[in-house]
Amino acid sequence: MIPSFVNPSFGESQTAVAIAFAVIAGALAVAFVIVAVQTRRDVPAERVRQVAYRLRPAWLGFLVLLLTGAVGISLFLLPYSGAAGAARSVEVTGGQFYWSLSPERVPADCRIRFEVTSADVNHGFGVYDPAGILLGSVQAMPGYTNHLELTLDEPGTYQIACLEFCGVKHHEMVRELEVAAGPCCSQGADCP
Ligand SMILES: [Cu+2]
Repeated sequence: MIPSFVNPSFGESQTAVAIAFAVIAGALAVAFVIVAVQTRRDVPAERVRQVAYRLRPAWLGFLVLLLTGAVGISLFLLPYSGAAGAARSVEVTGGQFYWSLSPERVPADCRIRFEVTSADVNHGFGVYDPAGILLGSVQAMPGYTNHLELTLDEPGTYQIACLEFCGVKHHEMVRELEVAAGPCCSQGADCP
């Protein structure tokens, strides 16, 4: 658990990144100061080469460890969407200049898998909560189905908007998505 003292609105991973950035920036500043101080001394090139060759394997080892660690940790943090987690799927088609949704209502607090495609050109499928905060987006592309998984926590009227300029009436590609209170259930007649 990392305290959010850097910025109260940061989550744990953002705080960790901020701390890592500060540490690296500080180390770089120290390195610059050391180099600036040492340039006043007259050191033969042969000596510089000897020291550099001695440091090189250790530097390589450090970079390999750093990158392996960073990639290893971040692999677990990536928001991969698991197909098994979604309870409901919504078929979304974007077109000039409309969104069609099936079904048009979904239950709140339920993992929703949006299957998004386009009937003509590229569009950007963006979902906003009732307070106008963007929850997620994915490209709507002709010939492909892209997936976006979201949990819409609160019941209410959510907004779908196009986030990619797609023609003269791009700004009209806004529509509502009703999120109903009720049990999270799979597709069926008794589902909201
Ligand atoms: Cu558009």
